[in-house]
Amino acid sequence: MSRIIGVKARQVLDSRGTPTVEAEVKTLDGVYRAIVPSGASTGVHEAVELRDKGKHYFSAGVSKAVNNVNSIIAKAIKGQNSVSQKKIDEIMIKLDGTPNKGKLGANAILAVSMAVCKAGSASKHLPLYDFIGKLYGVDPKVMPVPMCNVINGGKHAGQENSIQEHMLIPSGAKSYSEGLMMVVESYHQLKVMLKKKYGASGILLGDEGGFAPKQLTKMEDRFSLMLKAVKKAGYDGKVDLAIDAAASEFYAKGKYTLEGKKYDADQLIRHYEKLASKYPLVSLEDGFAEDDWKSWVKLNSHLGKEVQLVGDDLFVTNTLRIEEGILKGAANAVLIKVNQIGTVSETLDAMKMAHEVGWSSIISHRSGETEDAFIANLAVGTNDGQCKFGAPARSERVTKYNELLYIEEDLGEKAVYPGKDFRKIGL
Ligand code: 2PG
Ligand code: MG
Repeated sequence: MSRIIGVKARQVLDSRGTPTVEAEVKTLDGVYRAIVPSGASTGVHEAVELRDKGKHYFSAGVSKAVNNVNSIIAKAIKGQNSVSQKKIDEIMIKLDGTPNKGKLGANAILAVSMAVCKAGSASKHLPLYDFIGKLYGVDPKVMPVPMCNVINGGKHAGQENSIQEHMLIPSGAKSYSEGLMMVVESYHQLKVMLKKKYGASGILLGDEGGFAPKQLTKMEDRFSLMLKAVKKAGYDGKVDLAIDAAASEFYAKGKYTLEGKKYDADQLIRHYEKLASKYPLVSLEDGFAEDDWKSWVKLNSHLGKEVQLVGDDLFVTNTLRIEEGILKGAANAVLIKVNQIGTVSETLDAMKMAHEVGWSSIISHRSGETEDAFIANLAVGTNDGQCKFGAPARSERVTKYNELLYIEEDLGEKAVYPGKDFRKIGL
């Protein structure tokens, strides 16, 4: 029943209306589909997304990646057992043969890898999160604490030299569903405040569903308003703050230009320190640029005890870079994005490497998302404890939050919500 009898792909659209790959894996149990997301503030070390560069879709079509699935990949994995995730991923990695999946495309390979995972879970008659638990070697029970992006900046909001994501973490909640309620109510309070302050243009949305008021340019003003919204919603002291600075986007020639001001590494560290002492800022992602290792190490020695320092563009979910980061002491957490590396197995390897040295990790969406809720299952299946899925609005974000509601219900009494302990892996 679990043998793969068919594999095919098609071009569909992501949340920005940009083409992406959907793969379909068929077994005697049924047909299983997965769709690949896509970033905007991508790291230079990420696996390669194959794009057509043709005349249609502004050169962003994915027909070459689709053809690679339909011809090369399909032939190689038909007849394989869908529960053998690692073996199938290895076949595809070998077939590609490049270090960055540049030949077949990480978008082609990942779509199949995720669809195989769904087929495997069905063959085993397990919910997807439970099947991923088997692959990862844990008994899934930890619901992730959500990092909810309520104000979008930077590349996701057509702004330059600004922080990309301003997030709420409901660490004072008792359960995932209560935490979600807290951030949703705060998000709506924020909307009322922004509308009152800036009129209709104050509540326009960025790529990840957070508000993108162009009048509100300073991070400190954004933080103050977010905390006011939390208070108005009745959750004062129960919600912490996080940012993704996405600093590679405002870095050039050794300097960081943020909100119109130039910083060198030491000045930027002082700036982050000040923010962390003034606000309940508990997590800072990509505080420095993707190859500025020296500054990362310095930041970690200054702030690493109190604040979660997350490498996204720095590590690109790649064990080679994570290992380098561990050896250098460059961070204490890693952002996990399936399409940065291109297979489910390598994603799990990256997480394992981080978890083994006591680093935390955060399962993350991309700014270009889809209706696929695979990553919600990945978050619970690895007992990861944290997820970053954007605002609690727009279907491509909400589908993940909603999937977690279903999983929480499915786990019942067994479900654990880490709250303030969100950095403790596996709890
Ligand atoms: C990030 C992501 C997701 P993008 O930088 O963390 O929030 O953005 O997908 O554009 O890289
Ligand atoms: Mg990031």
